[in-house]
Amino acid sequence: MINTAVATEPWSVLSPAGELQRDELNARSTQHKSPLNLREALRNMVLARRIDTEAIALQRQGELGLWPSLLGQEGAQVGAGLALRPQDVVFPTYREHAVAWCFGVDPVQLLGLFRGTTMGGWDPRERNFNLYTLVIAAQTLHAVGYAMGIVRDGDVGTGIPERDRAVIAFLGDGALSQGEANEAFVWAAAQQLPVVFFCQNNQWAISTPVQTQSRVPVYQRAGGFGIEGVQVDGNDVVATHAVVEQALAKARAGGGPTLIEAVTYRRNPHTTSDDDLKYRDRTENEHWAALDPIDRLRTFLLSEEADGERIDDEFLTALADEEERLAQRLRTGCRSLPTPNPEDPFVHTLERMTRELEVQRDEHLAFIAAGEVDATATAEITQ
Ligand SMILES: Cc1ncc(C[n+]2csc(CCOP(=O)(O)OP(=O)(O)O)c2C)c(N)n1
Ligand SMILES: [Mg+2]
Repeated sequence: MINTAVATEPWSVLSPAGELQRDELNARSTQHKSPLNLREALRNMVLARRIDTEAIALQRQGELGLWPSLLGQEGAQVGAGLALRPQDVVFPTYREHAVAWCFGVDPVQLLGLFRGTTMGGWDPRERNFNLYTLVIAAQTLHAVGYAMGIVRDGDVGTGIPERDRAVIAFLGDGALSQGEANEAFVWAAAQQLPVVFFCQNNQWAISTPVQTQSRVPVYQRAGGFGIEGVQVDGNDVVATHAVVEQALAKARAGGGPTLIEAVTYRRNPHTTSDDDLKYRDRTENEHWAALDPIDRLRTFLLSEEADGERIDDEFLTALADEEERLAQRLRTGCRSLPTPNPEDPFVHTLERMTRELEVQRDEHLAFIAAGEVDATATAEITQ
């Protein structure tokens, strides 16, 4: 069988050299009304990358058990994150740090999950940003279930901008091989649910290349489910934003689901526990580094073509200062995260504790009291 998974050219408007094709963008974006603020997009990508860099450093210093890096995926995530409205609902995986950032989740709370000091990290109802899901593709079914609820609440297709809602489910290329993702596609298509499946095809699922997961380009799989499939350059924040905004607008209006394939690359190892050079070549990384989402937008915004949106040294200095302040806040915030009570996992498992769980809790507390284990040690997390 011929493998065509990498043969298509994803839709793009901002080239790696920093040239923006405004006509191409406008031709596609006629239906949506809120153009991307390019300075804000750059700022969010830069700050999200800094969160990532700091988190990796904190993991190396023993402050976090693990960190899944987003390096290289800032364009896809900020493009999607800035297309959402506050009433939309996000179902993330474990790598969506830039989306969390755009949606107002405190990054210190993200660190808590990977420090092992919390079982969740934040209140999903506060910002409609659900907890990270480490069980691959499980969140796609949660998203579909939530979208069914939105339909039953009558919050689709009313034409009232503050009322109509959509759900966005993030998933990786590897998640496409899970039964849950495929069930979610069937269900979303059958009921024409207001859900956008945003697949970041970062080329790898730990050590398995996307070509093994999908014999056709990811977005083409949508057709078989009766879902519209769109492929976009995930390293182009402008194109990604336009595509996601269109898909969300369609979903909110009652037009049904979309599967978006954002073509990008995971530049770091899968997590801080992984050694990617065991299964891939360094030159591949160099290829994608040249397609960097931040570099291309910065180049454009520094050029004359940026017109009113043009940035200068003053803008970049202010951004660098903001980065430093954020980094400082992450370092102190991480170290002062509250140490969890050893009872917590038992307390929060079921609404009412069973007798069996009570016995286990008492055994656990007695074990700690006997000095067998240091309850304050950072948990070892693996996935
Ligand atoms: C149900 C399930 N099976 C296996 C794993 C182990 N696992 C963790 S991440 C991962 C790869 C996921 O790859 P992808 O969906 O492409 O997301 P990415 O890590 O590239 O963002 C696997 C297999 C898991 N967490 N859950
Ligand atoms: Mg992947």
